[in-house]
Amino acid sequence: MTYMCTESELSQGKLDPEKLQQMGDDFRNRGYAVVTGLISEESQKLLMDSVVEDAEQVRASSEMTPHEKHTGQGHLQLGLRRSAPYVRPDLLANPIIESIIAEVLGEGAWLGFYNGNVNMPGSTFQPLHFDRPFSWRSEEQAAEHGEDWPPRTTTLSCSVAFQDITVENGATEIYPGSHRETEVVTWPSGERLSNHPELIESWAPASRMEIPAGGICFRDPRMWHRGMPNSSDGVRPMIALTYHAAVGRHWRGAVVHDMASEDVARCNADPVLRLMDDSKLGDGRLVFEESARAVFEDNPSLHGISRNVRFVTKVDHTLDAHLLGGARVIQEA
Ligand SMILES: O=C(O)CCC(=O)C(=O)O
Repeated sequence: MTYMCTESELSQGKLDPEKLQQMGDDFRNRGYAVVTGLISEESQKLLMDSVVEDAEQVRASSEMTPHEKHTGQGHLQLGLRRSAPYVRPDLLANPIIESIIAEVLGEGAWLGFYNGNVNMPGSTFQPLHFDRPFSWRSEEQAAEHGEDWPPRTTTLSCSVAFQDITVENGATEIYPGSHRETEVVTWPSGERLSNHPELIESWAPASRMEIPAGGICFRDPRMWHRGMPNSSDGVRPMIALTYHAAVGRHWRGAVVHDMASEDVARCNADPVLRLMDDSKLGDGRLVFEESARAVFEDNPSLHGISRNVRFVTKVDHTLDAHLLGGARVIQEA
């Protein structure tokens, strides 16, 4: 089901409560819900042009990117520009987006990832996959923590369209409802869905994640999906903004079950701290340039969402898009 955000909801910074509830229920049942009318035409054009320019620069090299080698030719994970005017309030400080995040992930959710899924003309099929594991790995563990089974998601991805995303230009294939399939928790890490054709069949038919320009698909990253061939002659950007529930203590948003109680206390006292890959605590914020500061500070969150950002003098957004901070810091403040 597609929900429309009206002009009046946009100016008040909140959706009609009944619509928000319905949209949340739809998201929980089916694994996704599309909301239209969220991003201005000005932001759509500015970001569309910048992403196409950056993608063409990546393509100037004949080398496949690491993400392509891992997932499928023509599917880029592109770092996004982190300075004014490219950092847009209607994307990174949008009260409607944040009200939906608060509805699904609860108070204290935080932004953990800001990146671009770019599907190039002539791309191939990706293997069917899911982006996140379950945060509670068994019915017993979920019960111990007072969670239902199947458990709720602790991560939500916003897939943002700057032009109509259609079957022709490679709308993502999805298996609605598959985020509730608990058999995956019994699999060894890295196990491929393609080894389980009967299970896939049980969640068929697949659908396509078509998103009108200016709209966002709010997606449970556990839902099975894959990038599809882009048979148009244009680049298809789809921006990913990923938020995590407060319970996610790892800098990538994972729930850490065996965290030392003194580390939990330090995280509670200082919200920039997250667990790093080396199991120590560190600064887990995303980096942006000083020129983007006003976008965040002039638009404080109305819904208790942490933007989780820090500001530096210079970054290179084309490097380290998957690492801590989301871009390489060239010069600290
Ligand atoms: O760009 C898309 O349509 C999906 C991409 C995706 O799922 C991925 O790169 O992991």
